Amino acid sequence: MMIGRLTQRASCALRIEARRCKSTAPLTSTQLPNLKRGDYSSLTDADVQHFERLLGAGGVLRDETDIAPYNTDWMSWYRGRSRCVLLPRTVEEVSAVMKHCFDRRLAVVPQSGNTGLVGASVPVFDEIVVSMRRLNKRFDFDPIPGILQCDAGLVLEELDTRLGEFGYMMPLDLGAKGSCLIGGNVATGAGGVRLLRYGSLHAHVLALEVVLPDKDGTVLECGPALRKDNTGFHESHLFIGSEGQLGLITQVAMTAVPKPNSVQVAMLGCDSFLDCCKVLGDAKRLLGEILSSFEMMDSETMRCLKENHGRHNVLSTPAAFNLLIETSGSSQEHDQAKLNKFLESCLEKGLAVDGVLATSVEQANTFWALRENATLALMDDGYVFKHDISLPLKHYYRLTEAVRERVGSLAKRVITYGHVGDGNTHLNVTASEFSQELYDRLYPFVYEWTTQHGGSISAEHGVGLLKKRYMPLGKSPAHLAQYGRLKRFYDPRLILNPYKMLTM
Ligand code: FAD
Ligand code: 2HG
Ligand code: ZN
Repeated sequence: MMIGRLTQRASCALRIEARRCKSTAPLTSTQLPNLKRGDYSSLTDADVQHFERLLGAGGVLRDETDIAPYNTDWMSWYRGRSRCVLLPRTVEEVSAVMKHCFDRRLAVVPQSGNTGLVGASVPVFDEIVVSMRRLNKRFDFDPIPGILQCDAGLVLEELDTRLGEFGYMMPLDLGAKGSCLIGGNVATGAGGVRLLRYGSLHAHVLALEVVLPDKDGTVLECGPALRKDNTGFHESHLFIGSEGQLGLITQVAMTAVPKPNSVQVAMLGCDSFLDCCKVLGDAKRLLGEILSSFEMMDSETMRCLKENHGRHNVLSTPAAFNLLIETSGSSQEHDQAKLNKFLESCLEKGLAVDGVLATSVEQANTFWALRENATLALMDDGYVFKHDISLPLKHYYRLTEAVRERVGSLAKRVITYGHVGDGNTHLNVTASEFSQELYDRLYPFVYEWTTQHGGSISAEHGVGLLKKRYMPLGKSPAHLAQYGRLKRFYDPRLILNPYKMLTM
C-alpha cells in the first residue's frame, strides 16, 4: 500500500507542442467584427530591418508557416494575423525592441509558452509577437535561503528538474509545465495543483525585472531578491497576473521549496459533493501540514477519460465524485500512518464509498495522469466551452447542476474537475462543434450566476480576450477606472497587448 519518494510526474508537454502546430481557428477579427483595430502603425520593411539589426536574422520570424503557431492559442479558439515574431535573447534586446515599438507606435503581444486558456497570448490583428522563449540562459540558485533567480523564458518543468538537483522544487505545478515558461506563469498569476500547500505566486515572487513599453524601453528592477524588504510599494506584485498589459517580465526571483522526501497519493470516491467537502475538512484537520493537493473529478470526467482516451478509473466502485489527495512530507513512516488513518476514518464515517492508495510511483503517476489529462480528453469531443471559476464551496457544484439543467441535450457533456481544495472549479461544456444556441444558453448566465453567488469569473487562468466583457461583473467602475490609469502610467501609448483584459 505504500509508496516511496515520487520523482517527476508525467506532463502533457508533447501533446501540447503537437497541438500548437494546428491553426484551424477562425480569425479573431472575423469572430469579433465589432472589435476595431487600434490606431497603431503598420509594420514596414524598415521596421523589420531594424529588428534584424537588433536581434540578428534568427531573432525575427517572417515566414507564414513559422509564425502560424504564434498566431493561434492553445485551444484553437482565436487566430491573429501577426506578420512578425521577435525572439530576443537578452534584456537589452527586449528593451531596444520596446523602445522602437514605442517610437513607431507598433502594437506588441508578449508571448511565453502560449499555453494560456483565455486568448491573452496571441495577437488579435497584426500585433508583433515578442516571444520570450530564447530569454532562457540565467539560472542561479542559492540552496541555503532557497532563492531562485532566473530568466523569464525558462520552462517550468526544466526549472523543477534543475532545482531537484539541489533537493528543491518549484512551488508551482500545472499540467502545462512542460511548455509554459516561468515569465508566463507570473504574468498569468498561475495557480495549479500545489497552491493549496504552498500558496499563490504572491507568496513566492520576491523580485522581477520588467521592461516597460516607454520611450526608453526602461528596465525596471522591482525589488531586491530578498525574503524581506519593506521599502516602497512592492511593485512586483502588480505584475503578477498583469497578463502582459503593463510590461515584459524578463527575470524572476522567487523562493523554491524543499522537495519532500515522502509523497503519498490516494483516490477516494464520494457519493455527494457535501461528502467531498466533509472529506476536505477532515483532510485539513487530520493531515494538517502534509496535505499538498486536493483535486476532484466528477463521474462525467471519468466517463470522458475512458471514452476519449481509454483511461480507466483506479477505483472499482463507481462514484459521483473522485478525489485525488496527495500528501508531501519529510517522513515516510509518519505520512503514511497519517494518510492511512485518514482514509480509514473517511470509509468508517461513510464519507467515502471506495478508496485506494498508490503503492508505487508508477501507480501514483497513473492517478495523476487521470487528472492532468482531463483537459486533453474532453477536447476530443469537438468544441469546448471552458470555465475557470472560484466559488464558495457551498455553491461549487451547484453551478454544474444549474448549467446541466440549463443546457440540457444541447451539450455533449457537462464536466467538472478542479482544485476543490482551493474552491476553484473547471466546468467544461462540450459539443461536437461550436453552437450559437449553446453559447447563448451559457452566457452571460455562467458568469452572472458566479458573481451572484460570491464567486470570481477567473480563479487562475486570467481574463484575456475570453472574459474581458465580463470584467464589470467582478470589478466596480471605480476599480476599472483605476486600472485604466495604471495602464496608461506604464504603457502611455497603449501598445502592449491591446484588446485584452483592459478596455481602453
Ligand atoms: P502564455 O500563454 O504565453 O501567456 C499568458 C499571458 O501572459 C499572456 O497575456 C501573455 O501576453 C503574458 N505574458 C507571457 N509572458 C510574459 C512576459 N514574460 N512578460 C509579460 N507578459 C507575459 N493554469 C493554471 O493556473 N493552473 C493550472 O493547473 C493549469 N493547467 C493547465 C493545463 C493545461 C493542459 C494547459 C494547456 C494549460 C493550463 N493552465 C493552467 C493555463 C496556462 O498553462 C497558464 O496560464 C500558464 O501560466 C501560462 O504560461 P505560458 O508561459 O504558456 O504563457
Ligand atoms: C487544470 O487545472 C487546468 O487542469 C486546466 O487549469 C483546466 O481544462 C481546464 O479546464
Ligand atoms: Zn486548474
